[in-house]
Amino acid sequence: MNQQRLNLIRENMKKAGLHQIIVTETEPVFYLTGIWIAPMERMMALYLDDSGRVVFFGNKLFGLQPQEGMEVVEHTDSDDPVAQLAQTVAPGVLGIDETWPSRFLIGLMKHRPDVQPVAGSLPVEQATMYKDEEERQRMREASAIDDACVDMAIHSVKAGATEREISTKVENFFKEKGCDKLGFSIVAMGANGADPHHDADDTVLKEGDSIVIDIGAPFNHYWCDMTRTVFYKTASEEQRKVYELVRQANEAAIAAVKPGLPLREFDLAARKVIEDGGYGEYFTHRTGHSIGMKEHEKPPVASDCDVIARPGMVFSIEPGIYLPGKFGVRIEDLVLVTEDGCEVLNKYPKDLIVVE
Ligand SMILES: [Mn+2]
Repeated sequence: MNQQRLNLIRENMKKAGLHQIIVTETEPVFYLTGIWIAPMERMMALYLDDSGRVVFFGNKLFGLQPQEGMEVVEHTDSDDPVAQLAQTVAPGVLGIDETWPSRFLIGLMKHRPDVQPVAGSLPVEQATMYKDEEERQRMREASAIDDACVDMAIHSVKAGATEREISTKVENFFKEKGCDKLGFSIVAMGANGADPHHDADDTVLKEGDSIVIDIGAPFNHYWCDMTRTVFYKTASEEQRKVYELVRQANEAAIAAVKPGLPLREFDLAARKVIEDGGYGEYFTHRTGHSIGMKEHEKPPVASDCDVIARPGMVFSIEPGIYLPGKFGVRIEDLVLVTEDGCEVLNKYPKDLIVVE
């Protein structure tokens, strides 16, 4: 058990008025125990209460090793794991992850009508939102791989290239660098770039295309995520203008990031640049999302987000302009909030590149 992190979650439980919670998602269980388990259809629950008790309920297949300060209760596929859990929880309010499957929750409610389940993800979210030094280091390392990968991808932009080819090269690169699993590798050429989540297909590169390259994967359980947009052979006046606006929006938001301000300020900083440039209606999404052990975490960098930035938060700054039927531009970096501003985890340059 990581005692420091456990204490943090306990403090958050107190603030939330929760005396007991169960943590059931892979990421927070890893955060606390250092054990990474994808339970699939089987039950996994880490029970925490305010007396200091920690009980890990898991299938024998998980191969759980006992740890100091943590009891282990194992079940087999023929047991009823919910009944085991039901024997441990105290009467009254029980905080439960919002993603815990109802096939378990319904069983627990049947076994224990005296237990009142409530949404209980907050104590964990409020801890994992602020990355500690070990986590920051892992995220820096993951982003360094992303920088190298985007460089490789940009060098793969050449006559006859298809989206799928470049996207596959990105995946292979990530695999060679030891990603935990494949993430995403959006490669969107020309008009496809106007769809922010375009799936790479057999589109062939042509002169004058913009190429949006948005790539990321988890390394040592922490995600990277970045986007660069380049042009092939030529960039029209409009493409250059849109690119510069997006770059300025990205840089304005990054310049605005400092602790003590609500996250919406960073969204608005990016949005203002694009609106003032006359393309506001084509910036169709929020400016960014938090990231860590999950690819998208709370809180979002959105115009209505009043969560205050604090040191240790990591989120994306990824403004974009999408012109349907024409092209798209997005530029994305991850930033880590520091004591007096932010550290940009991605170092890859953002000057306009026209690949010859
Ligand atoms: Mn992103």
